[in-house]
Amino acid sequence: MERVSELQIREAIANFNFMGRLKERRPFGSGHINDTYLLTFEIGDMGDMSVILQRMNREIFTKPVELMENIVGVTSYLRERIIENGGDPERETLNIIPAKDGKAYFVDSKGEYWRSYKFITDAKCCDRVEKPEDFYESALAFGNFQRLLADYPADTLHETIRGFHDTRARFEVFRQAVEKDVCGRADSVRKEIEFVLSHEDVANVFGKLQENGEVPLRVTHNDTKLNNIMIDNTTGKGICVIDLDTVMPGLVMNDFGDSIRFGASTAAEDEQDLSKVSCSMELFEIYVKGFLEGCAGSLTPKEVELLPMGAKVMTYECGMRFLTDYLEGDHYFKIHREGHNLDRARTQFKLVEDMENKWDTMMEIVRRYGGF
Ligand code: ADP
Ligand code: GN1
Ligand code: MG
Repeated sequence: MERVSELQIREAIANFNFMGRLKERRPFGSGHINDTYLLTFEIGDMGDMSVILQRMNREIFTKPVELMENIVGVTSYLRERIIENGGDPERETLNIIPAKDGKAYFVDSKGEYWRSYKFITDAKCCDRVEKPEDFYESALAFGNFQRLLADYPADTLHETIRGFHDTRARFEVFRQAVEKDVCGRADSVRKEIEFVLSHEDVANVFGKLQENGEVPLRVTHNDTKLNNIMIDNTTGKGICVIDLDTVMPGLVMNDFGDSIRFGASTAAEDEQDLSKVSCSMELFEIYVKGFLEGCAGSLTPKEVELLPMGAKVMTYECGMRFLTDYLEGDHYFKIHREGHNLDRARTQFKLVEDMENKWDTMMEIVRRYGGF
């Protein structure tokens, strides 16, 4: 994506219904996909108010109008459920600030799409687990999110990224990237390529189970990393699930697994010293406990049994996606240094290996909390 220009951001700001005088504007968060800004407005005697402004990545989200339809649908549904449960809909779900023409998005003169959300105050987003309790709270919140959306009319949801967690299809894309080798990088990463190829069976597990009708499609989040949840600064509770771009019908094991690959790792997703990277069984256990509590009995025994496999599949898939992007010239995930996507891919493969070594422990934990 081309960088956001000064003119472009000014145009976007001018076209939303913001109140007051713009006091501060800065890039915000550490997402890999959209361009996110925090804007702070001074509203006379009322003090300051902050909002999130995002340029949506149109190379990745090619149907932004449909995507925003999903988000409007899901957030208004969640709003009703939150009110029914006596919660605070201003903090427990995303709240869209409409553009001046009343739409949920604004299209700038370059044809790019922008949206704005109320900023969730007094809450934090973590890139690493600082306290195990935060990880537990995030598990509870993601499990709860999944349960709240259990009766959402799935057929009204657009598929915002086709085959998003179709690991088999991603394996094929990877193979093509190796074959084309457009950047001439394949020779320098033979070991990593070999890792992906030798684990092809991991790419096929869930596709087969789905074909055989052994696992149900549910409305899932599909991007459940720790920094896609807000944790309340005062209560320490996971209050709001954010980044709803990929809410689509999917597999619950993938929602579980994506949280594990990111949050249960003992190092950052882009750590270069692989000796620091492992999958913590303490954090894994905490997440299993919280997630199953949040799902509150809504999962089938088969789904529960497959949670460790979800962790392995999501970690393998994500590593393969990072490596594909490295081979293709880093056009998908934002990078902040040379070889960034390669570093990310390596941590994921290290985690997959570590999970394989700890497989029996992972299964034992899941069986214990799953009650069998
Ligand atoms: P990306 O798809 O690029 O990850 P996100 O929607 O996750 O974009 O937003 C990036 C970051 O911005 C989040 O990780 C979070 O820190 C912050 N953020 C997004 N929406 C809000 C919000 N409504 N309130 C507070 N922070 C937010
Ligand atoms: C992206 O948008 P963000 O940064 O929360 C990606 C996820 C990956 C993740 C890896 C739409 O998540 O699928 O797992 O990076 N989101 C999209 O960190 O591709
Ligand atoms: Mg995000």
